[in-house]
Amino acid sequence: MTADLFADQSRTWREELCAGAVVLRGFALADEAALLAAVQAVVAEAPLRQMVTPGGYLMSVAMSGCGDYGWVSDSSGYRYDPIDPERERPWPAMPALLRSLAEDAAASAGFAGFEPDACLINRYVPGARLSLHQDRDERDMSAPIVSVSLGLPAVFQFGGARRNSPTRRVPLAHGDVVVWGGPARLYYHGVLTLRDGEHPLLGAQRINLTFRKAM
Ligand code: MD6
Ligand code: FE
Repeated sequence: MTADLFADQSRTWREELCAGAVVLRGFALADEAALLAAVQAVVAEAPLRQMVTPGGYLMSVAMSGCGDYGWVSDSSGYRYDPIDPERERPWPAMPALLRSLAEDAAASAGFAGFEPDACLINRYVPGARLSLHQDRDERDMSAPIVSVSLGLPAVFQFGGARRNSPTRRVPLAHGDVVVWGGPARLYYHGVLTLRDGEHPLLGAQRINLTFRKAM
């Protein structure tokens, strides 16, 4: 892991996880109030809900989304859907501030020209976790994923190309952004069980935004 000692702002620095994956520490802090307001507006319109896996389990993470497509899980499988099945309406538009944050983070990580069409919103309360998985429902694997962490800290589990590849633990704090693509695009990853806590702005929860090019 290499920290950039010459980052332009003292609150932001970069940590390389492997070729294609980098953590931009504090990257989302600059406009955090407006960012949180934008996320709150989206979930006011399309409420967070716990989805069911194709195997019939209720996910501990609650999800919503915005943009042209939302990620949906139900008994028939996983998919990107232009319609929110809960509301039977399109997902809310992606707020310009969210889009520009994702584009700037991608460019800063070497993925200039990223054009996200989906932003998945995940909410973790203490006890929630996301088991090891690949993000492979997107059509274009040349586009990276940009992942923004807000609220309570979490431990990101970061593996490799195979489910049984060795994993490491990466702590993620409020304002950290992970950009993930290229040779790491299909690496297995997950989030360990969220621990109890109280975040000054978000209370007892962690919100994660993942921006993708779904189609
Ligand atoms: C999360 N993130 O951090 C879940 N996927 O809550 C992901 O599953 C993820 O952070 C692909 C790339 C980056 C991620
Ligand atoms: Fe993922």
